[in-house]
Amino acid sequence: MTVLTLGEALGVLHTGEPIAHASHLRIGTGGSEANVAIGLARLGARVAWLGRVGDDGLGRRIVRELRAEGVDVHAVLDPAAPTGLLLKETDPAGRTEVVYHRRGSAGSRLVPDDLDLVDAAAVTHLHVTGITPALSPDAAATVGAAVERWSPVGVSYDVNHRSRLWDAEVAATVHRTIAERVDVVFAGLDEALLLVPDADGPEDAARRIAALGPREVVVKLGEQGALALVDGVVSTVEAVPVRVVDTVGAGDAFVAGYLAERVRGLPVAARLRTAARAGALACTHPGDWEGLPFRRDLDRPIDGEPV
Ligand code: CKP
Ligand code: MG
Repeated sequence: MTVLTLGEALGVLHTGEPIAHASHLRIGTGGSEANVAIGLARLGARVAWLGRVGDDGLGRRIVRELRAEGVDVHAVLDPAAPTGLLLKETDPAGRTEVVYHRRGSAGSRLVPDDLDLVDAAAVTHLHVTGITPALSPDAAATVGAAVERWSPVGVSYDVNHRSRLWDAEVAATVHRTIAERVDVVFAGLDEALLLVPDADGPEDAARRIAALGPREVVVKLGEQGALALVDGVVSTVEAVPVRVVDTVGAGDAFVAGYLAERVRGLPVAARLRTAARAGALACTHPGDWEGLPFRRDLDRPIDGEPV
């Protein structure tokens, strides 16, 4: 019973100020699928992550941190390319800005043969994102091959559109093609509208995406909570208000919370509750995944909230 996720994990350097004037950087790690893997492990799921990192200090740090968090790691330490990097700075208005240094990185060199690192029969659910197909043709082919290999057991796809990595029109076609072949799609409203531009609001967007194929569509609405359409039935959850330190990683936390309850067979309301709490908690920490909750954290009041 293992959830498999694959993609690029990166080194993360962050400051609480504009990088042009910062004198110190804090070092961490990130990468959407790795964040989801840690979130799932913390919530008690058995989870594996597959990817390439450089044969360098950042790569070894990523592998060590994922293992320390209870994730089963299937990594290629690629001697031919470095681990990618993400710089997170805070602009003068307090907004987090992300800059990538990842072109040609080890993580982008994922190839379909890498999937053989995993015992295919042990996988009970595959989770992939729209970041990986943007990295290289080989990485895109790997996502396609993984979706094909594990569609009999179940696949989820977080659109996670990254406008810095590729053109929106090219991306929209790829996102739609993958969405047609999976069971669960996660998207923010803007991302949903990339797939179904004529949609009128979150529920209509979810219905139109479901018409492409997936039985389950979850639209993440940030401070407005989220909406899930499962077998034609709509459920919603409100966001949990928190003092936001950094929203990067909140979407992944939400996905981890939702999937953790889904693989346990819990109903939609429970999946959404855990998702919303995990998303909120992730916002309270400057790192991409460090704020992710353990199961015991889910029933504690967040920021003085009455529970
Ligand atoms: O959608 P989220 O803010 O939850 O995703 C954050 C991650 O993989 C972050 O860790 C970063 O490394 C990335 O998304 C990315 O490639 O942008
Ligand atoms: Mg996201």
